[in-house]
Amino acid sequence: MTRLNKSDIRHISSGLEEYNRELQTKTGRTLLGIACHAYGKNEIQVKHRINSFSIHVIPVTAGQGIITDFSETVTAILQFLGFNALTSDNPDTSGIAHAFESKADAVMMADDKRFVGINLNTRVVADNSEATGRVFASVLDLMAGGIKDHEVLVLGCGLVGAAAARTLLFLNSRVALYDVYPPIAHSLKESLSVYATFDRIRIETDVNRALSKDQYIIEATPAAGTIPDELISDTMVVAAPGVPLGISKIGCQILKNRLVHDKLALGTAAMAVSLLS
Ligand code: PYL
Repeated sequence: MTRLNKSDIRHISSGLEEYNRELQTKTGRTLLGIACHAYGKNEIQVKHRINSFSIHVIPVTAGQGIITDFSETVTAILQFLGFNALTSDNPDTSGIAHAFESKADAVMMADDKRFVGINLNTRVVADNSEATGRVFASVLDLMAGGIKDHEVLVLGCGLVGAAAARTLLFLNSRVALYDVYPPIAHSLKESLSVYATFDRIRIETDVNRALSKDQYIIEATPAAGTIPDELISDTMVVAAPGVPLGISKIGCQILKNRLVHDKLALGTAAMAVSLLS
């Protein structure tokens, strides 16, 4: 998992209104609407509950320590969605204890290995990698007007790519799995075979050939330049949870409304909606 840095985070909070409009244009749904779509939840019912659902975002000093404004940005995303969210004044153990003492409904926190949300009543754990893969697959579903029966090229078979592939199979699409380390792709195919017949899952070994073949792409790699400008077709549609973005500035201009990428907002929104029991 790529560790975000201050510059990745700096403009997220102030850009939420504009990003929400961008998502509406590209997918037909808002940030909250996409998160609801990802978890099959009724957005109107979610909106009735969201204001009273309290979430404490707790800074964590373990490992490489606090990322400036990470917790504050997560809180801003949750507040933008309508949750009763705050950043705890206390990190680590003190922050967790205070959340329980304040009868918060949930906490959200991240060390260097995992970013999770935990519902303090139901004990449900929302994992950022799982939620991010699921919500970006849902973005592709919305942008495609239904991804069913299409093939999707999944670039990067780590935790996020795996969650995206699983979601895409649940949505009755087909997946072509590519990873720079082929055994990872093969291992994912094995694990996905419990969800779908083998004919709906194939391994891709030539990414350039795949990019000229597949219209729908999940870009879930931790590498820049995964999708070269010259391979971007007029019909390509990309949902890109990968950090850093695997598409150049010119590539983003070519794709325009056929690309959705962010580094924190959609995954955080999906986690929070999934915690609403
Ligand atoms: C959750 C993000 C998404 C991509 N990479 C993940 C990351 O940067 N993880 C590390 C988060 C560390 C947060 C730090 C703090 O400020 O509480 N412990």
